Amino acid sequence: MKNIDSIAHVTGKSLYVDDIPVRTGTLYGVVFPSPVAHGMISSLDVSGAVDMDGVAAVFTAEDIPGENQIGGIIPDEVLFADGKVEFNGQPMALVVARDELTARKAVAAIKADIEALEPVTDAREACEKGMLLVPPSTFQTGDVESAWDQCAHIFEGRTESGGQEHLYIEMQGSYAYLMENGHVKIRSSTQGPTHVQKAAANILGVPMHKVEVDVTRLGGGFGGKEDQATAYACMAALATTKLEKPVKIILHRMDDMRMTGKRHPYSADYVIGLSKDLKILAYKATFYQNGGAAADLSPAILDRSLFHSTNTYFIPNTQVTAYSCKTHLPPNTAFRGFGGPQGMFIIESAIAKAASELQVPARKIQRKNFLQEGDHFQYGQVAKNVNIGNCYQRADDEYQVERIAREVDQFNEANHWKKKGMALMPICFGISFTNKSMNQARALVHVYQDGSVGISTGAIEMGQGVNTKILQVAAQTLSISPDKVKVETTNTTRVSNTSPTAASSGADLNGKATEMACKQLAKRLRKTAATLLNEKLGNISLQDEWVFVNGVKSTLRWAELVKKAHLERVCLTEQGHYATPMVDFDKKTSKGHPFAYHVYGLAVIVTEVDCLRGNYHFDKVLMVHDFGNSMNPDIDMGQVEGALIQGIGWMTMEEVVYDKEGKLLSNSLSTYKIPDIYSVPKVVKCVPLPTKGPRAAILRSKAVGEPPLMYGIGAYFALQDAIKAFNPGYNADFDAPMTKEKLLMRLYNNQ
Ligand code: MTE
Ligand code: LUZ
Ligand code: MOS
Repeated sequence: MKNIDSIAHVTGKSLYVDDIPVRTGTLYGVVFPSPVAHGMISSLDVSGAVDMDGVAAVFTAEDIPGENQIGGIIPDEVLFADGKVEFNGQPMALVVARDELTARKAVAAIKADIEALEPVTDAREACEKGMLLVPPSTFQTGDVESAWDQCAHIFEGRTESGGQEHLYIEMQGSYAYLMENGHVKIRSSTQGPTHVQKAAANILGVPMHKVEVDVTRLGGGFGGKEDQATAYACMAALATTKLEKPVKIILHRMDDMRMTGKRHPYSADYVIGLSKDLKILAYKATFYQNGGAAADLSPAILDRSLFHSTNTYFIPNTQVTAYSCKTHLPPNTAFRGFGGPQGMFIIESAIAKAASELQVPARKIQRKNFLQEGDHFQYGQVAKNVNIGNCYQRADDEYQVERIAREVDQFNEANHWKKKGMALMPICFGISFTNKSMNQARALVHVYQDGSVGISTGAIEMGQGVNTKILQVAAQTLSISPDKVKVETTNTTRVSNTSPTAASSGADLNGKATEMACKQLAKRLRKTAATLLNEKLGNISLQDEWVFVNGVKSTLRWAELVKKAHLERVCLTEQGHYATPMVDFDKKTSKGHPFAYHVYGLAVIVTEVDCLRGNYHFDKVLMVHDFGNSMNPDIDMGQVEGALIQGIGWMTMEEVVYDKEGKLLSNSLSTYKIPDIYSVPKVVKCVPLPTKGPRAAILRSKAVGEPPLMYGIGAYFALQDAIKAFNPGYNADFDAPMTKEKLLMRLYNNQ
């Protein structure tokens, strides 16, 4: 089953927000962003813009009829700055004009008088000053303090991991217009249509039913549109309501990079204690999350860092505390992995540090401490169907891990100016929203009179193939051809109160709801067939668009059955509601059963470094991944490859840089480098771990969107391994990304 979007994508026919044919009279909005990161607004003079020919209006905080508030988890984020500004790029006003160029010219005519205050951009500094977005959070198990005594080795250190720009190809954008009676319809590039609906209703001061949000697809989201599409949708909704004209806002790349939040940078301190035989007995860590100027999704991301702070290891005594620090940067937000990668980088750094000090390969410590069946996670959940040991075994069978290590050593003995390095990166990622109530979804399924089917769910297609998977679920459950099924746009009037498509659970949640609705429809149609054929219901089945009686094809086709059912006034519409069973988590005790299941996997990464120039490339990434019983191996493999490269980019070359004043320096593609085809590892292989897959996964096909990103973390440690081979005095430090410049310095440090 090919991705159903592939032909439209490659022929350029897929529609994104900016491709929607505009209505007559459409106006264009451009944001006036704060020129400074922190300050009090003395005055905001928009008259120069208002007076300009072609300008329809300029909107500021004063023009909001409802509440100037769009915060998702905590109401701490204004749509337009009011009284103060808290990050460079914070929207202060929206200019709406007959065309975009005019609006941009008018933005330049706005005068803001801001009394600048000292910005804080560093998480630790913010923490010291007591600038926290939410109270700190701690996960613990066992008793670390008394465990130190039992440790033969104790190491401590500090780590840094950087931000990451989502760089979705389609920028943030929305197009809003009025229907009748003041109802607003918003076409938005959002992962969370319900959040957009709710926030827009709040801004406009109207009930949610007055706002309809419709999403066709996204040109990538990666978490960057889970929360942050909302502001631009609200602005368009506000302007269209006030002006009674359609209003479109599409950010330019540089504005998008400057104004929106990114992956959270983390700074951390850790202490790790091991026994003589390399068992990790204790792990204590403090995380400082750089949250930016508003909470956005930071508290939930902070939690996921804690959930994944021991990665795929069993550690009997832990105590991990995390601070979400308020800084004068754009609010940082969800990004594939949602804090998990940051937490995992820290434990992997601690292990690498121990390995380096003890002069053993890190993989020895990693393997010694792999989770075993029945171990409990730090948060209380008992680990079931633990696959990490099997992943290693499978990797060893397929790729011969120790042989690769020997080849690396041999290469390094034979070469002076070129060195290879290797790392093992195991992963374990929990599937479910950690906020219980979000683990629900609905589907609305229509069977039309001709036997074709239309499906609406809350899932957002952003390139990950969720629509294809939903279509497969329906086709399989109804036993009809995939081309009889259409997946409709995601619309809040058809499917309401949706969770954002996130946490890798879009296909699980919406697929399950679709499956439930289709099962009901199939049952109802079987009943009709039983009546028509004068047979018992139990003898009737639907197979490949035919009614079967006792396993024998009857004369009744699917299309005929549907037509007759309609004439008999049988309801051909059904809705499914799915709520993930079993998930629960008590925030007060930090214990519970938050995840429906876990995804495991393992990667072996080999790099080669040019020690004269500091250049490097990756020779190979060899993975074993636990897909469960993949319902679409092509799509799933695409997710693995894309996530891997995105993870390697985060760890190696993507460097988000702000100056001390909180101004983004890496604000375009000339200064912010992401992996391209030339930086892809020469060999990328992934073999699936043969498993049955859990029942909580749709058709036992495990969620795949985020977990493989974390294979990319191995890239950092492979590079470190190569540095050590050239510079044995190198004192392993953990300051990602390992850009080529940083790597070159490390090759010649401490010699
Ligand atoms: N793949 C593509 N092509 N584009 C994307 O934006 N987002 C990722 C992942 N894969 C993304 C992607 C993220 S962050 C998540 S949470 C999941 O897809 C969401 O989709 P799913 O829940 O259907 O897996
Ligand atoms: N979003 C969210 C997520 O709101 N809660 C989560 O647990 C989550 N996990 C991963 C990605 N997005
Ligand atoms: Mo993905 S970070 O859950 O949108």
